[in-house]
Amino acid sequence: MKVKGKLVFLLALLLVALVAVAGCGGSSDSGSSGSGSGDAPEEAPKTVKTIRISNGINDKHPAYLAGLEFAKIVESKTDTLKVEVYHSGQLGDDRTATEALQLGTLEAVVTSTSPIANFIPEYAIFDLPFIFADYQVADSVLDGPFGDQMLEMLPDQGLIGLAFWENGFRNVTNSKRAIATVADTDGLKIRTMENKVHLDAWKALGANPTPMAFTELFTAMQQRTVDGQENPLITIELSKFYEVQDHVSLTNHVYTPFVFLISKIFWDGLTAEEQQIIQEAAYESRDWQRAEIRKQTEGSLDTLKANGMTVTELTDEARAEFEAAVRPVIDKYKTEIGAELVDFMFEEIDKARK
Ligand code: KDG
Repeated sequence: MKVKGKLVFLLALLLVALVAVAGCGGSSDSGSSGSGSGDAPEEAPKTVKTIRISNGINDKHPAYLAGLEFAKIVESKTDTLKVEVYHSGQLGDDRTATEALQLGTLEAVVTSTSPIANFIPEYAIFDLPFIFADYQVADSVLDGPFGDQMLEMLPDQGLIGLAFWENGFRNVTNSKRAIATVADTDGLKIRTMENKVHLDAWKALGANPTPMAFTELFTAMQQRTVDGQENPLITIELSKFYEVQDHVSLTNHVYTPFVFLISKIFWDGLTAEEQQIIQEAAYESRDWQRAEIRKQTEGSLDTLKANGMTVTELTDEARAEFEAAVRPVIDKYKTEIGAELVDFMFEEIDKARK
């Protein structure tokens, strides 16, 4: 019996010891903190902010592809920002999307500068015909002090301009006839962007211009509501305008920048680190976009020819005639935009051409 009693006592002792050890293991989790909570404090979940970027052209265009590059760069640098890229006006045309940024109901848009002139009259400066001679001049002026001054006008309109990307040099197409001289534009119903300078320039050339959002343009040409339009070759190619247009003339009459805009309401809600990541990514994807659009544009003319479009080069004499016809438009808008700003731009252009 004694032996049995001892055995029971030893077993009881062992049980108590086991319980004591198990209890210490739990407390080690609460460990040195002494919090006694038993679990390490949960890290507060991070708030992820989503940037939706709108653009009006389709998902083959370098503006959309550069948006994807921008997304990759931003998301590789932080887990607090997510980027979604939209094309073909899925979130609205340029003007609608820009208004949504001002309201804070959309975060970003890559838009032509032309519709911005409806918010900031000085932005019509980019629509003055025949001002940028080539890509190098355009890059130098847009990325220099003049471009910075233009971007600084945006915050008062609830917009932050991150960088200028490239839409490109614009060429006119139509379904009626080849345009080799100013006289050939006579009476043509030409769609323009919603911008007074474009409207006045095509009136000065004898056409019958009508403003229209890009998202409505293909249907308007298909239904012959308009005879023609004007856009960079890459846009004409990738939007398949050759399906509804027969003639393209290499006027290169305006260089349109894209401007990458962010809603100021959204921007002001970001940390300084997030703002820096976005700004640097906008510059990096700008350089990618310009290289990509220029590379792709090299093949556009052959594609347009292969799809049945006639291509007309302007003679020097015809180009001089186009430039003379729109000169009064430049003079008119130099006054409206402000002579000092226009002169500053031309000074920067002259510097870039040296
Ligand atoms: O978002 C870009 C397009 O919507 C548009 O700006 C392209 O140049 C263009 C046009 O003719 O409207």
